[in-house]
Amino acid sequence: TAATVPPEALLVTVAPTGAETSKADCPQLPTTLEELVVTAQECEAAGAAMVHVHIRDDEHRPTLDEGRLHETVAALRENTGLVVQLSTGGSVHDPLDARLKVLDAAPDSCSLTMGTTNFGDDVFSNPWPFVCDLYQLSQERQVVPEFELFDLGHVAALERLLRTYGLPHGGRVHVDLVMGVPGGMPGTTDALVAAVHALPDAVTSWGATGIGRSTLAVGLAALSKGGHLRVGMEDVLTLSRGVPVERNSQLVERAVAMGELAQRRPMTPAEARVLLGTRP
Ligand code: KMH
Ligand code: ZN
Repeated sequence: TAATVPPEALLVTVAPTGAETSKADCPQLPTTLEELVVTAQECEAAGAAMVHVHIRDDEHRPTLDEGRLHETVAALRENTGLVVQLSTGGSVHDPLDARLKVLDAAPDSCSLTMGTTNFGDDVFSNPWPFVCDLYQLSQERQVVPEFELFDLGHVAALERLLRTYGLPHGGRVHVDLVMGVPGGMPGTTDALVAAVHALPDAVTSWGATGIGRSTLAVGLAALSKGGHLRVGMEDVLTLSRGVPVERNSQLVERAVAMGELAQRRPMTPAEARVLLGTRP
């Protein structure tokens, strides 16, 4: 029988950088490889088991540069035990072919967004044929996707994808509900419950992240419904009104403390590999 992870184990994923915030606006955002590695180590010590990675160039701008992605995966593997998840979402300006090439860097996991969504004033483009190409490539390369659902319609798209192409590499299906993006589903308990109830039967685990102010509502709702958590400066830049996040590990510590109240303890990276079905 397949190994399982006990229900009290909480997967905390940290998304430390993202593609939306500029270094000029937020100097504490980890944008260099050195900063990313130190951040990842601090977050692992605080209880994170996976890191969701966006990288930047020498001018701190989002990039999908192949060489840098390779170097980043290697550095995170060398200096942390975290499950390494590369973003295939990139920034709203990245072309689809560059987003497919992210898998060349052979991460443990990759994000895979289940449909196009308005994203503030921009459009985060995920046409169906692209979703199918990226999914099939992830199966071929044995990279475990984390399905990012920004909207209820993305739940139906996931069901269609799994029905058409079968299960991911590793046989697990892990979903992250990304809530509170202007253009996506709202970051509310009601929306979370609706999305969780609609998930296809094939889903084996799910987590949620609330953007901006919705971070606490979504985190608490996810815990009370037995889900996992993603936190980090990609998603929220303040601890409370007017109090900036100084280090990503503060958000991980808060997620772990919230989990402890719900009698959940942070999952180890080894457990996360079992949960997600990534390569050992
Ligand atoms: N930066 C957003 C446009 C992902 O990482 O896959 C997309 C995003 C999702 O952050
Ligand atoms: Zn991302």
